[in-house]
Amino acid sequence: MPPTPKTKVKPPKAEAATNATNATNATKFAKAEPRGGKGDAGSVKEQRARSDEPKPASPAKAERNQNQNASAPVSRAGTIALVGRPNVGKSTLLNALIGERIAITSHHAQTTRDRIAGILTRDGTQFVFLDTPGFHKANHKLGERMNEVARAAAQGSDVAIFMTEPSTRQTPDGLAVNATVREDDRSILAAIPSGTPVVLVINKVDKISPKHLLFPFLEAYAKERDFAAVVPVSALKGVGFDAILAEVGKLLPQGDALYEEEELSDKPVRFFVGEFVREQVLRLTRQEVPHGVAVTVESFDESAKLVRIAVTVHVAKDSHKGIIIGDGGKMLGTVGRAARLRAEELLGRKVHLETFVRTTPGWFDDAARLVDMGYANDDAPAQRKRAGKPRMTPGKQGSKKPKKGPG
Ligand SMILES: Nc1nc2c(ncn2[C@@H]2O[C@H](COP(=O)(O)OP(=O)(O)OP(=O)(O)O)[C@@H](O)[C@H]2O)c(=O)[nH]1
Ligand SMILES: [Mg+2]
Repeated sequence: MPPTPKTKVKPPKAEAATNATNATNATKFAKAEPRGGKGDAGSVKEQRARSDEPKPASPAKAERNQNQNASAPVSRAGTIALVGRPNVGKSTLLNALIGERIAITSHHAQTTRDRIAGILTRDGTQFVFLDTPGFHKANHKLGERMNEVARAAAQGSDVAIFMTEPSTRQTPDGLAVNATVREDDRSILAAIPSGTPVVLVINKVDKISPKHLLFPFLEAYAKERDFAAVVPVSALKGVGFDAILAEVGKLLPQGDALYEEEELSDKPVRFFVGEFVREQVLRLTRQEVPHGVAVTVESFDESAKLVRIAVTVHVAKDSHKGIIIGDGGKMLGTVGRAARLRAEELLGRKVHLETFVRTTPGWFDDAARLVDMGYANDDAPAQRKRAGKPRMTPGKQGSKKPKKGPG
């Protein structure tokens, strides 16, 4: 065992300065290592198990643990793809259902770029929710790959949650809800195989008042397919979760757990750290800057008590580099601090996060660079069949094998 260094996490000011220096030297930086390429950061569960620091006691976590303690032996388990347009709230719902903020969210469309499993085991049922990128009209290779990832999840899951939100307009008489089905929603629904049970989830109902305004909208959508259930929810306000779990639980196949009961995701921790940095960029920058950003994790060293992580923020244009770094490194400092706090929350350990910025023109339309950055389309083969039903196994990036499954 290496000795535990006494290094403290840098105070915010020092961290900002470090980031700024690194950013300035960023062009000298060697070729970026693919996400998940070197080292093995392990799955979220592994990371948490190794941690000897107390875990943050958020209410969501307390509830999650309580549910797990109360859970009976697993007799039903399966995958549930969360599919829908960008920005309807798929990732917000995934986080809320599993009680941990693992999937990044933002008000920008096309926030999610990968398929991310969120695992919830309770009352004898294991739900493996698969967050997916929003289906959209792709303008570049990254967009095409995102759509492929979403399509593969929709086609390979035991159950699909098709998520949409009411589109509204203001009239002289107040708020009105459009009672027509959007064409893009229609084509997303068509991507779900006819044999897959689908639960229609209408999100963001907190925005609709009075509630009866929803009925014509619900009616119009309910006619589109023979849905197993229709559930209005508010992922943000915590409305409708029990109904989703009850309806989806009934549809999952009988069988053993696919993952250890306390497992949280199939993605390794380093994946989430990169995502947390990207999330802050999405939240703190505007216009085309956030869409041109990718984050790669260069190193992840957890051998000491303080976990040392270095990431590169790739931007599409030199002018964006200045925006991300900000005056005197202020923006990068803010991004790094917030991402570090999120990483510490997930790991339950102190983290030192170094952030570099690098211009990589056109990365999002370059197949080879996409693979380098970890955007290989490795999710489709990760679906497999058990007893004739499609099943999911974890992705490549240092993830654990599922507990049970076909050979
Ligand atoms: N008012 C309201 N806003 C919500 C609700 N759920 C999500 N949002 C907001 O909607 C925006 C998009 O949420 P995400 O969860 O990132 O949406 P997404 O479907 O995962 O989007 P993509 O990853 O781009 O496909 C965020 O600003 C959320 O805070 C809800 O129930 N009510
Ligand atoms: Mg999302």
